[in-house]
Amino acid sequence: MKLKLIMLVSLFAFGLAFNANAGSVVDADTDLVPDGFDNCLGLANGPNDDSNQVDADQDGYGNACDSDYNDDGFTTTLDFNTFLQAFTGAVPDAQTDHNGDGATTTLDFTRFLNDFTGAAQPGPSGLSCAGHSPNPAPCLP
Ligand SMILES: [Ca+2]
Ligand SMILES: [Ca+2]
Ligand SMILES: [Ca+2]
Ligand SMILES: [Ca+2]
Repeated sequence: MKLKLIMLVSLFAFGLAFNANAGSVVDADTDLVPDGFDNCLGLANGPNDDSNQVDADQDGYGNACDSDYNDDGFTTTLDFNTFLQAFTGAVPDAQTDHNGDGATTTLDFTRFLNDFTGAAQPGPSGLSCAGHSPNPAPCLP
């Protein structure tokens, strides 16, 4: 009887521990990249997306949510110039390919416009090193 009780208590404790562990892995945008490693928290840019965590300028914000090409912290007309140069092919820039399809197209412009008219800031990113500008070291997971 006592042994059964001990077994029951251990099972219960195990269940609690298991639940706590399962709850600690949060993936808000369900892109299969845990939030603590996800360089675009609110946007799916995981292994099932072409933009899979690609971060051309290694500032901790994935290309999918980073229209701040000159790293001044905001998406402005200065960044639009960079986009335009890449879009026309005059000056290619790896950062302007937001969806990761290998080219800078109107699809990427939709993303830029969204950032430009929205929060106008890159991210948010789950990486604690993201956004330190100027960025002395690459910010990678
Ligand atoms: Ca993401
Ligand atoms: Ca970036
Ligand atoms: Ca900028
Ligand atoms: Ca693209």
